Formats: sequence, C-alpha cells, structure tokens
Amino acid sequence: MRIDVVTIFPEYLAALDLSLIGKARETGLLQVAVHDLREFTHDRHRTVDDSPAGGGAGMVMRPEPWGEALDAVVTAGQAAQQGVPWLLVPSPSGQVFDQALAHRLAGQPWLAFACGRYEGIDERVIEDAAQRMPVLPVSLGDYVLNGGEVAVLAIVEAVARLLPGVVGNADSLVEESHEGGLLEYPVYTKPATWRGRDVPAVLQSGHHANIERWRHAERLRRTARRRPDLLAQWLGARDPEQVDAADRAVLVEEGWVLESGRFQQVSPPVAD
Ligand code: JFT
Repeated sequence: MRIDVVTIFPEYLAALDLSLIGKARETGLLQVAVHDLREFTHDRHRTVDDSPAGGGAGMVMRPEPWGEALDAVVTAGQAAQQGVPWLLVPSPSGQVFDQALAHRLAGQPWLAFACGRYEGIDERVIEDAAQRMPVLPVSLGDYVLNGGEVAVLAIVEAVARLLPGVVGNADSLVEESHEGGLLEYPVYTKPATWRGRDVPAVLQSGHHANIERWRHAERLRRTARRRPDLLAQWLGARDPEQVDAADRAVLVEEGWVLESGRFQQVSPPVAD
C-alpha cells in the first residue's frame, strides 16, 4: 500500500518511522511519503492561510498550495500506481472513523491524507479533488483537536495493522474479529499474586472450556457496564431466546432484564 500525507507539520508524522509501521515500511509492505504543504507556496513567507470569507474567527487554509500539492501527489504516485488514491480529509465534520472503514481502506492500494490546521481548508479544495478521486471527510471522534495530524496517525496505524504480514501474530487479528460487537476480556500475566491481587483462578486452572466461558462472560459484563450502546447493538442482532442462561445471569447482575420480549437496562451500572 502507498500512503501520501500532506501537512504543514511533517515532523508530526515522524511516529510513522517507528514500531510495526516502521517495520512494514522497511520490508516494503508500506510506502509512506510525507509532503510539506509549504513547499507548494510561492511567496517569501510561504503563506498557507488567510482570513475567512464572510468574516469570523481564526484563519482558513488557502486553496492554491493545496491544489498544487494534491496535483503533485497524484502525478508522482501515478508513476508507480495505476489509478488515483482515495483522499482522506480529517475534519471535525467528517464521518466517524471506525473499524469497518479501516477494513475498507486496508483493501485500497493507495491512500492520500490532507491534514489541515486553523479553522479548516477552503471547501473548494475538497470539491476540486472530488472531481478526480474519491474523497472521504473523516473524523477521529466527537472531541476537538487542533488539526488533522493526530487523526492520520491513528488511521494509518489502524489500517496498516490489517495488511497481511504487518501484525506479526496473525492469531491476534483472528481473535479480534471473532465475537465481534463485545469489548475485550481483561488480560493478566505473571506473577500469580501481585500486591495482594490474584490472577483469576480459572485462568490458572488449565481448563480451556471454562476459560473461554469466563472470558466471554467478562466481555459481556464490561460491555454492559461501559458501552450500553454496543450492548444494545449486540442484543439487537439476536433473539432473546438465543441469549443463554449464563449470559442472562451476567446481564441481570449488570442491571439488564428481559421485559416485554426485550432486554432493558433497569438500573444504572455501578462504577468500574
Ligand atoms: C480538527 C478534528 C478531528 C478529526 C481537522 C482542521 C482544523 C481544527 C478545528 C477544530 C474545531 C473546529 C477546526 C481540525 C480536526 C477531530 C480535523 C482539522 N481543525 N474546526 N478535530 N476533532 N476528531 N479528524 Cl483542518
């Protein structure tokens, strides 16, 4: 996969040299090129911003450097790739990035990212790019960042680890994909007792069926406590009769009961 990133803070993307992503780049599974937007300015101050049309607070990124930068990315990439990249534009107003989108992106040969700052990028840049390539405005989540760079780091990491050969242990990905819709179970390692706290006895029993049952129950418990939105989705995908007695017991412990054919939360979950 090829990834191009345009930013006014290329040093911010230095983290992509490290760890699994750095390794994937060394082995050629991933090609990453980071471009400094200011290289596409022509004035002595290398200006990338100007005041907002119509007035208002802050500054907006001017379209001309963006137009030239994205033209250069497409032209340079086309030597090696056929076609055009998908252009991802981090934005507080984008579709929220999730694992399903990570999987779709992992199936693409070429991604480009336009990292803005200030109040955002002149909208005509997005409209113009969309005439030549698929453009996806994406948000990392419902909180406020100062620009797109952190979103790019997160998205590139989420996508790269799905590429065959990038995550060393293929079992990790298989395990994650199964039992979709619930949070992860808690994990422990040695020593068996630490500061008076024991690793749960079942995990030391060697009884694999009991371990699987316990882990599933803990996933359900955590999801009920921390993510009632995910639990509602998980329950929505099953008939109440498909929820077995052990799962029902966990749900009741966490304040969910079967009432008029539906599981409902009856008491707020206790703090964890
Ligand atoms: C914030 C952002 C994401 C994501 C891109 C650009 C400028 C600053 C800003 C903040 C609030 C309102 C502009 C960005 C994000 C997220 C992404 C930009 N800003 N307007 N904030 N929060 N989850 N992705 Cl360009």
